[in-house]
Amino acid sequence: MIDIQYSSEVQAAKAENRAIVALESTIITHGMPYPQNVEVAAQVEQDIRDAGAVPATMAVIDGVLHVGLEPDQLQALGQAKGVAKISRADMPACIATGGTGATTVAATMIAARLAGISVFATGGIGGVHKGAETTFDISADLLELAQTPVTVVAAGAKAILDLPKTLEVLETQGVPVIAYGQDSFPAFWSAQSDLNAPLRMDAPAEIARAHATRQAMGLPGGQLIANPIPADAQIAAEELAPVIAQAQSEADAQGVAGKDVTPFLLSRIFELTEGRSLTANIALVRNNARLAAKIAQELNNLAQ
Ligand code: PSU
Ligand code: MN
Repeated sequence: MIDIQYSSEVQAAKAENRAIVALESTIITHGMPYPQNVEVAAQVEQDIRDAGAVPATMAVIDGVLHVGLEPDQLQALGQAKGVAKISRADMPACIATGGTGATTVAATMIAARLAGISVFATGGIGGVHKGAETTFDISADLLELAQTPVTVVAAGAKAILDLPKTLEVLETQGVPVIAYGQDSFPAFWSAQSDLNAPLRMDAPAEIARAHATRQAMGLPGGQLIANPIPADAQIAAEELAPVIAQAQSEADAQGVAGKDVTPFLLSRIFELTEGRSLTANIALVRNNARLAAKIAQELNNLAQ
């Protein structure tokens, strides 16, 4: 096993068998601008505490995997320039070379599994990018969901992605995609899309039982819980479509590729909506954190 540095709060929670919710750090370093990124990260941690669980934000700092960050570490990570974005492929190399990196959904799931944490809240997962039929740009997040036993709560996937293809890959990979409290697959800034989610559940206890059943059957992999953005925080899909198209065509024109694509699109959409995309993003991450805290507690109840 590799060394893991637990925050004091997570260490205590583990000793007391309390429910813990994992959080990613790429959303902090590459998903939102400073200083809102640090404020949101702290707020989301507090939302999890208020909902009765303990937050564990993941990051690699100077070659050490951190499970839970102390407030000063969170602040430093949010301000640092040039932090690596680490996914499954980069994580061992970052640790081995003493690097510092923020964890994507895939890397956060890996960290959570190593730490014995089963539930993780984020904003949106990576998926199949538009144009993937020529670029082959498919996020490692999807394949991680197929092999690492963590329930990931997200607001669906952004319209910067090809949502039908994203759902197809998840189906091929045997990943349960469960919409929470509605039939349609939520589309990040919009609660509804015109796609139906393959599965629907209405209670955190059901989601916890589905997670435990998958484990009991010896199936690898986790589940994706698609939790719609609160209605009052939505941005209409029609309003965002031209913004996304513009960001995408700029990315193409500038030859942005690989792991730079998602951060580029997110920051251009933030600029083009004059920050409105961020306000919605904050509301949905907080909503996901609260649901994840409930699921983690239900899962804990099953294990007692
Ligand atoms: N989607 C979002 N916000 C994000 C990300 C995705 O709406 O911050 C981040 C997550 O960390 C996710 C990563 O795991 O981008 C996916 O990157 P890629 O598409 O390069 O796999
Ligand atoms: Mn990619």
